[in-house]
Amino acid sequence: ITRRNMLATTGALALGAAFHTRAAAAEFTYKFANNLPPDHPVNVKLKTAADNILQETGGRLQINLFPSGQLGNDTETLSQLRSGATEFFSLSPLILSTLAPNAAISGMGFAFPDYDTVWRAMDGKLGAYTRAQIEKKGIVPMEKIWDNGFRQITSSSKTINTPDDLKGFKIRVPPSPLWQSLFNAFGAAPVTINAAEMYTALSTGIADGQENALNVVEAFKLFEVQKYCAMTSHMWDGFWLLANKNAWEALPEDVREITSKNFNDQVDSQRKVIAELNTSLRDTLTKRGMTFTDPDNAAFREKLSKSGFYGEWRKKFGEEAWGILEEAVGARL
Ligand code: X2X
Repeated sequence: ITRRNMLATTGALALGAAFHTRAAAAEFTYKFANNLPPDHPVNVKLKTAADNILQETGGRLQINLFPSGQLGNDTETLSQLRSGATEFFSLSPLILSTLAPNAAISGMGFAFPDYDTVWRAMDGKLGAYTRAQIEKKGIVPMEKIWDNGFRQITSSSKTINTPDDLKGFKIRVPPSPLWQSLFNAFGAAPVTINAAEMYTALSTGIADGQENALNVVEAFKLFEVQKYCAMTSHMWDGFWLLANKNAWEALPEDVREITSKNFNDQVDSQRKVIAELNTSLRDTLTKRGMTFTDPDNAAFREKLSKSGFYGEWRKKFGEEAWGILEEAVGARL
């Protein structure tokens, strides 16, 4: 063998060893599931966090994303999170309430007048209260909730200008008692459908409408099957980043610290990009053919009050939770 070949062979062996070391299986390989498309800002930011975590843990924790409900719908994936079949899951507090009932309190109708109030509450006492409710059910929430936004009502058949326009309206809602209750209070006909089946339900007429923040209307291409959007802002919603307790506690303490730090470090930019999208998308979706209206939100809120909706949920949540909510939003509901 000539000297040149020997050097080439040695170099290739060294490169191969380096590659193998770098690609060595991580000590922990965890799944992170959610119902959003891969290119949604939540998943873009989760990928950044996962890459940083792999690098900062020296390759010990590999987190693989499973977007678009690949592992199952929200209801199924919540069961997987509880069993440990899936280690991480980002989920609306209202769907989480099927396991931790009082986690839904941040989704109370018309509770938050603006984003400043949302973050003061969710990064303060109301967020701390909600995380404690989640932990009681053996699930570990990361400290900072990520944003979905203020939810608006879309329709394929008509504009929604007054609460009476919701009478008998077949509206898709995610799986949660609070969503059902809120639209029953309007006299609508809510139908529970997971995000993964939402587009099909709207295109086949199983539902005539749905309600979501504009970033979701865009991400799920609902502008293709929805003509009208009423800017009701009837509810604020977010995503808790959740971990299975055994999987979380199996991680070495330094890996846990690096992981929670990197998820929380993404929250400010995630909230910023979502808030910007929920504003800019009105123009974009108008150009895509949707018609937007700005109904009198006070009329919708008054309808909820008169229906006994707030009294019913005050009883369900209890005085402690309700007091924390009213203090957080600075108003009596
Ligand atoms: O299912 C929905 O409507 C969504 C995507 O907003 C939630 O995850 C609650």
